[in-house]
Amino acid sequence: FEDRVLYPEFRARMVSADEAAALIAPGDRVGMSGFTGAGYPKAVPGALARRMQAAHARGEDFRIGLWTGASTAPELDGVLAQAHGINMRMPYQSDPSCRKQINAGDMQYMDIHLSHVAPFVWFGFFGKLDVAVVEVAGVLPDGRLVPSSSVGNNKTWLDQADKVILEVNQWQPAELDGMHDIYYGTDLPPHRVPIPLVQPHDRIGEPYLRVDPEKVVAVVSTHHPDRNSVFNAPDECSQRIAGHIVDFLQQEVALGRMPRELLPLQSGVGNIANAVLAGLDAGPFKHLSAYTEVLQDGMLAMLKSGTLDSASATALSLSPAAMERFLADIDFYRQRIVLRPQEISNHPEVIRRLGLIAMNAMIEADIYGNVNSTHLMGSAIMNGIGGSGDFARNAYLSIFMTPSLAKGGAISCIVPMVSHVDHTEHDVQILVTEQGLADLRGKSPTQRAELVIEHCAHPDFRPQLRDYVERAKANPVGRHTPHLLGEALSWHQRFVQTGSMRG
Ligand code: 0RQ
Repeated sequence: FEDRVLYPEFRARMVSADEAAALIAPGDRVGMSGFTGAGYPKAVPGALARRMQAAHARGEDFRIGLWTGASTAPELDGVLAQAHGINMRMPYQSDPSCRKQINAGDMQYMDIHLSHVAPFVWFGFFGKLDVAVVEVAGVLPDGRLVPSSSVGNNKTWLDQADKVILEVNQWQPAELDGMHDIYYGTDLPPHRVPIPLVQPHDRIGEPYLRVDPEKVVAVVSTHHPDRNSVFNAPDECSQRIAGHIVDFLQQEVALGRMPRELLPLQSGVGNIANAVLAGLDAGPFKHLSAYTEVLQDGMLAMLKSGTLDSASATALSLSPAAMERFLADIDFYRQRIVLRPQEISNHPEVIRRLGLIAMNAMIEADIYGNVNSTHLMGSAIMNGIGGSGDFARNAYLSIFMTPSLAKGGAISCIVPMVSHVDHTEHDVQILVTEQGLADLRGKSPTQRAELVIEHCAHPDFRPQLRDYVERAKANPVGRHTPHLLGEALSWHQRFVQTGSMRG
């Protein structure tokens, strides 16, 4: 602890997690660090959950508003949800207990674009932030903070909160020092200036987080690993999706629409996104770059193999095995990885300037190219929009992918109308399933429908989809985007009633 906290005044403020949690009051809005299972506080949330449970046992209400970077881990979202301690969650979650409570109507959830979070808090749209609980890897002699394995919204929480609780996690490698780039040049409209980032690996800020030492009310020492998900080995379906994307990108290079080194890659969360990275790594490409929000196992492998020269992200979302590889070779990786605040990793201005290839997974798409990334059967939240909208709307190429079937074939992921829309037809250029790839650029809605049905839908569902479009075209209401309104969501309704979309 002494090695990590070089600022004497903070050493004097070292307390237990229980003492720190006692500084959080019912009704507080609390900004915690954490982006995926990386860099979240490991001790204070558990201590807070115990206080909440004790209060509830006495018949008192004790819930907080919980703001983070993105999803976290069982030691944060899990324990606080199980203690029924969250009244408003924002901006992203993927925790089973949280999801259950949100879908039961017991927890409010604000699912917003990740690039919006920090600015909306600066604007005061969500009210005052009472407390920040932020994990760091160390404290410098002058009180500046060495960030942890994710940056997320930490700069904003430290800046905006009235009180700050720091968790100094000695499990985090000391060598993280120098990997981060914290940009302090953001201002409020009408005083904003361009963000001076023109290459994915540019450094435009400083390696450390600033905090007003007066606000630091407690410092807690921890020694706990991050907890990121383990990815499934790529299966045949995801390998076929990856194969279609690799072929398509090669074609784009051959057509002169992209350089041989492609354009910077953004890759979303989950098994399919990770498998696509493995496919790209096995493909013909070299000297690529990444400008993304989560650096997961696939990208680490690409850095090592030389497929990727550099990667910019806001979180190191590495499985335990990949984390070991990272630690064993940390000097190699720290020269190639930059971690930034999420308002910069996901900034629309920067994404548009760099011209990214955005690749995100989805729940379902409709025949016209609208995409649902978040809701099951229109009503139940899965995770959230995360950064997918930041990237999809502003990328050079916006690719969405999914297996053509879900739930053992009972569900078609290509439907007449999506049951919830996150990415409209205007933000989606390429749809991919294991069946094939539909390039929707330059196509009208009816042309898109044909491509999506013939290239992406599973053959079992193609006749049903063709029949829908043919009958909709005969509909006198309009032939631009033909729909039969009474039937458009009937596939979902059938699944809810019978357990299958099959007609
Ligand atoms: O559920 O495990 O209970 O069977 O959805 O599906 O196929 O394992 O896919 O892990 O890649 O996740 C969109 C959820 C895909 C994710 C989503 C069911 C399916 C399974 C997961 P089971 P898969 P993945 C930047 C990018 C939004 C955020 C984002 C996500 C489960 O990628 O949350 O893009 N994206 N961020 O059975 C009903 C369907 C279904 C379905 C799949 N049509 N109907 N259930 N499932 N399709 C990164 C960040 O923002 C941090």
